[in-house]
Amino acid sequence: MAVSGIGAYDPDNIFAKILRGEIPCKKVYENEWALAFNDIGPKAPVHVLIIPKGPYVSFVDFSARASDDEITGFTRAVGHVATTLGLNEPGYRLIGNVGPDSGQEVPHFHVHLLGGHPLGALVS
Ligand code: IU
Repeated sequence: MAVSGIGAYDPDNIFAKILRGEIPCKKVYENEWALAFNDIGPKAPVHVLIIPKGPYVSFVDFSARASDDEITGFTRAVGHVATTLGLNEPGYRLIGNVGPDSGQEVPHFHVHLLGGHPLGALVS
């Protein structure tokens, strides 16, 4: 059972459809456990979403239910994308929205990787 403040996993959410190939995406990277693609509404010169292939609503769900292999594979995918896009030296930001207070819109766990220019301080 999904662990989240935003309900059970919906297999018809947009990212599930992308994973099934029913909706196209601009793929940046893929491994056994994760898919990375360009955000449709970029908030920075680089704005990539990295999602696990398993059915997890949000980070809390993923961290509680995913296997060690999934967590490792997902984490490595995030690092690989940042490295291959050349972001390690200038730096980048990772964001994971969880639940209503964060404004999470898509109920499939994803990490936003933002970079390509100075991002400024986080604001509330
Ligand atoms: P959020 O953390 O759930 O708020 O982020 C969802 C992101 O998914 C947001 O930045 C959208 O621009 C992005 N997105 C997308 O890349 N492709 C889509 O078809 C849809 C949303 I719907």
